[in-house]
Amino acid sequence: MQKRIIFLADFDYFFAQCEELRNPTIKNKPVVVGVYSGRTEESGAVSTSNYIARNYGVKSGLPLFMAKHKLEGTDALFFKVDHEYYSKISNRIMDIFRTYASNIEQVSIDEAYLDVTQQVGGSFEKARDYAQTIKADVNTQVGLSFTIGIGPNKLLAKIACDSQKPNGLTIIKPEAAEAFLAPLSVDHLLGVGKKTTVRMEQMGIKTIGELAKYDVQRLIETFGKALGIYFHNAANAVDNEPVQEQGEAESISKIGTLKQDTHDIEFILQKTSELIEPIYKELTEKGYSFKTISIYAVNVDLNGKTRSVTLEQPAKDKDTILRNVRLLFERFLDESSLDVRRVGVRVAGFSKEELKQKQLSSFFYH
Ligand code: DGT
Ligand code: CA
Ligand code: CA
Repeated sequence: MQKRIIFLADFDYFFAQCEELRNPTIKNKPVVVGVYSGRTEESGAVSTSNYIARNYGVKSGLPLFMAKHKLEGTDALFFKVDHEYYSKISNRIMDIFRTYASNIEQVSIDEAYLDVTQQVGGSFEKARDYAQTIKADVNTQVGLSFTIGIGPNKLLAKIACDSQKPNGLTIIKPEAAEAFLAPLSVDHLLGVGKKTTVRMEQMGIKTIGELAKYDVQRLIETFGKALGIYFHNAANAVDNEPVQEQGEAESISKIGTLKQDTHDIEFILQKTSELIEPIYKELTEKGYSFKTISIYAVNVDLNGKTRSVTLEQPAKDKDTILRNVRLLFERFLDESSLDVRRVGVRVAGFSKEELKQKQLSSFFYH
């Protein structure tokens, strides 16, 4: 197994930070985002809160009336969850991540693994700088802070990430993994919930260190083969799970570097046409129609910019992509006088209606 370097990025107090982004003047006040159940005006629970509100004991899951009580006399602000807005911000950041990693795996609206092994040449020293670069880039482009955990696999990246928040950056090198994990309680491992924790406690296992040394055969007898081996490996910091996008793609994108820095539209479109080929191939293979087309451009000052267009009706032909990429780049070059170094194309907003129809008709005609 090749030595890998994996990041886990987790956005800080995400929904509440999005609300701060929309309205920066609230930043120094307690901010609470709530899910209102609608039964009465006040019924519902806290989805998340900023760190100022957390100091008052207001955390995810707390009933809203209790949150109001704890924050009485402060200038706290309450918001309703706005998933659509948070998803937009999340997508923008995920797109930026894609430009920095060979593979990314989004695990939730505010979390993604990045495999950056190649980008940092397998060096943990370079990885720290690289993580700072990504943080700074997202901060200038989107204005959001997040925490990065770095490790030789997903398991350690996750544990590194959870160990210091917000705006954290923690590295667990392979040689430090055992010492880092040993004192932690077993429920830090993915898949160890309340039931398993109790069970392990009965076996005299409280910490990951104790689990690591526990006889693997007896773990297998208790939890079955797959889980027993998994617990044993995880406790010993062994995790070979690849970083890979789950399920169906939410977008298809390709990015490339231009042969020379340029402001020439035709030169740029020659490159984007090359990028569109594999995108179009994947679209047709999957039978996707798309509604959104985006371009990505990195200027010589290394600032990345995206521009998007959303179609009135879903389309599935290559011409629509080519035409809109041209339009977007024409506008982009008009707005920016800097030369462009890297370009990217992304299509998203997929629907599969066409595919269903096609399958149905081929079923009838064959
Ligand atoms: P963090 O990562 O500790 O700085 O804070 P968050 O708020 O980013 O927490 P995280 O990463 O566990 O969850 C990401 C988002 O998911 C969070 O902003 C709101 C939502 N969320 C988390 N826990 C709950 C919950 O218990 N109920 C509801 N409705 N939403 C939640
Ligand atoms: Ca978070
Ligand atoms: Ca999270």
